[in-house]
Amino acid sequence: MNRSDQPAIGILDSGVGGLTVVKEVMRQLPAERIIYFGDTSRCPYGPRPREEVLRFTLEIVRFLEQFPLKALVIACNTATAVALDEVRKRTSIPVLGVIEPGARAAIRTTTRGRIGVIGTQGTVRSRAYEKALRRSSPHLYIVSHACPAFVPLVESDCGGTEEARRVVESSLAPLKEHRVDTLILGCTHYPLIANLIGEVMGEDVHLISSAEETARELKAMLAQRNLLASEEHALLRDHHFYTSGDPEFFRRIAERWLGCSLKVTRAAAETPISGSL
Ligand code: I24
Ligand code: DGL
Repeated sequence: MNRSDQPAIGILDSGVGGLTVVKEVMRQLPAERIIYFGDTSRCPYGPRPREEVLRFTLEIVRFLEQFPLKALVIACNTATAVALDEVRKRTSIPVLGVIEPGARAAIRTTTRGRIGVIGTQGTVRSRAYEKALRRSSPHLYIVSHACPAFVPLVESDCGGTEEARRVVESSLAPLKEHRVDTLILGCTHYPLIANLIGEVMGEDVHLISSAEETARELKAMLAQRNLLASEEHALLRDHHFYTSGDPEFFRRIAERWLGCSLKVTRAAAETPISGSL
């Protein structure tokens, strides 16, 4: 089997944030080949109407389906919240979102049944985390809170500053009153400021990274279906990153975050490339 025939894990996101999921997949599943699409030119999805997020997500799924895939991961919380069910209806490839794994981990972790969820406006408005949590645990106390300032904060690369602490403190102040024992980081970017969020919430609040839990569930799903790549593929595997924005900007961020050199190509989700497989 040559490099490009090996079925890959397709991962999609609104931009670069989904690289938090990529990093976890690389760590937990080092033999798997990844094909990523980041819709950087239309990022952010968080404030967009749900019809738009649904349309963009379906376009990207169609783009990724031109490659041989064994699984598809919607790494973006906003896209998962809006489009997961539709995507599952329209493809025969197994599809994972980031919300169910995060919700299941929170249920395992909570000590007093008081769970908080933070995310973009789109994710919070959809109530997708609440629905996933209530499906298996109807009696939880759940409070969801949008933190629209956090994505720009992470992307401005000033997570360590006093200004960042002020933004996080004021954004989380209303949530703190609810005395949650577990907090779901329901947005791709939040693991990058997890330390700050943890300090502001207090050390007795458990933080759940949906990215980490999604990679864990992906591994379990592939193992169960006997689809795990064999170790020998680790040397052959050949990741590929597509972005709808400037490939050099994307490369700079992705290489710094993942710590290795990457193949990055510009592509528009709405026009699948041809002849370059
Ligand atoms: N981090 C993120 N997004 C950016 C950024 C960043 N610029 C610097 N750093 N820009 O997300 C988003 C808009 N770009 C995207 C690419 O095309 C042009 C427009 C953080 C998620 C990373 C997984 C700071 C930075 C970095 C690398 C790692 C971490 C980090 F460059 F915070
Ligand atoms: N990827 C998005 C999410 O996880 C955050 C960035 C955006 O708003 O597009 O919800």
